[in-house]
Formats: sequence, structure tokens, C-alpha cells
Amino acid sequence: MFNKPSVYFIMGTQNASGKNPLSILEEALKGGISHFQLREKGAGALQGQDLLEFAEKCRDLCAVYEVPFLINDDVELALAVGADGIHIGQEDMDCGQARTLIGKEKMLGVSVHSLEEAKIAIDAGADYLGMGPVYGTRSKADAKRPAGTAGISEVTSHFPLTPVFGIGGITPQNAPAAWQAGACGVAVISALSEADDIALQIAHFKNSYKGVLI
Ligand code: 3NM
Repeated sequence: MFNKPSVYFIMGTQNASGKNPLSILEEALKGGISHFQLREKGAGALQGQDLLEFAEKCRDLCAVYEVPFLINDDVELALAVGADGIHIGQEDMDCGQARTLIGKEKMLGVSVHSLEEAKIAIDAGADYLGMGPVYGTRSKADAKRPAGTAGISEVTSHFPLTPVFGIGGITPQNAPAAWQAGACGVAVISALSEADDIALQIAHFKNSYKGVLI
């Protein structure tokens, strides 16, 4: 489930830049993403029944390609649609509470920014961690300052069994630094949602791992 190099795709309808978000998702699934997270945020975000129906369509597409489907910061929605997991940030609910609500079977991902936060998340039952922003990002309005890859190195050396994903401004060109720091994967929005050829971009991400001395 966390094979290196993983390419974890995150998207909401706000990231589709006028294209059909389900077509973008299907191209990404065909191209070989490892995980998909529905992150519906910001102005114009789908809500209520519209969000539920969109989430069901994403879930069904992911199921066809046998790719885990996660939901950002909405346990209720994740349970309603039978998602494979949820992802929460530090500003969202407590990770221990999230684990209790979703049970033992579903995947729990947590965004962390320090070794201390990583330890708390792992103790609470996180299956993987996201660390970022590694580089500057236009996709998260309240992102912290870019932190580079030092935090990934620190967390992966202390917790070598926990998969860590680098996130924030990651492209195939700058991904090698994340691999070198020990990341198991890269988690990306714009580098895939805005790519002309999504499958080719995924191939570039995977190729960026080759030749990196770990
Ligand atoms: N979380 P892009 S950065 C959703 O730092 C998210 O925790 C971040 O989008 C964090 O690949 C980010 O377009 C946005 O930069 C990632």
C-alpha cells in the first residue's frame, strides 16, 4: 500500500481549472497514482448532497483501479461513503479522536510539521504522515512557510517504519530532494491537476526516484 516511490494525488473540484474533475481523476488513476484524497475546500466548494454524490463518484472510480480513496478532514463524509481512510491536518480534529471514530481498519493520514507532531500522530495510530510545505505552494491558502526537506529526514530517521509523504510545490524536477530525505512518496495537487498529460507527469515523478542514492 505504501510502495516507494508513491505518487499520492489530492484534488477537489476547485483544482480542476475548468476541466471535468472526474476525467482528471481517471487519467491520474490510469497513470498509476498510489492514493487519491478528495480535498474539497474554499470558495465554491461542493456541500451537502452535491459533495456526497461527488465523493461517491470518486470512490467508485478509485475502486475500479483499486486505489485507496481518502477524504480530507471530514470523518462523517468518509464514513457515509465508505472511504478507505481520512487525512487530517493539525488544525482539524485531534488525531486520536479521528482514529477512534473511523475504527482500526480505515487508513489515517496526518499532516505534521515537526518531529513532535509526528510522534503524537504515530502514537495516535497514523498510518502515514504528510510533511510540508516542502516548497512554496499556490494550492493551500493557509500553508506555512516552505520548510525544505530537513523535517522529512528527521522524521524518517526517527520513525523508519512510518511512510512519510513530502507535500507542497512538489514537481518531478524537485522531487529528488524528497526521495533523498527518505520520503516514501510525494503528495501533489497542481503538478498533476494542471498537467497536460497526467500519465506522463506521473511517469516523470516515478523516474525522478531512479538514480537517487538512498
Ligand atoms: N497541504 P501543490 S501543502 C494540501 O503543507 C496541502 O501540509 C500542505 O498542493 C501542507 O502540490 C498543500 O499544488 C498543497 O503545491 C499542495
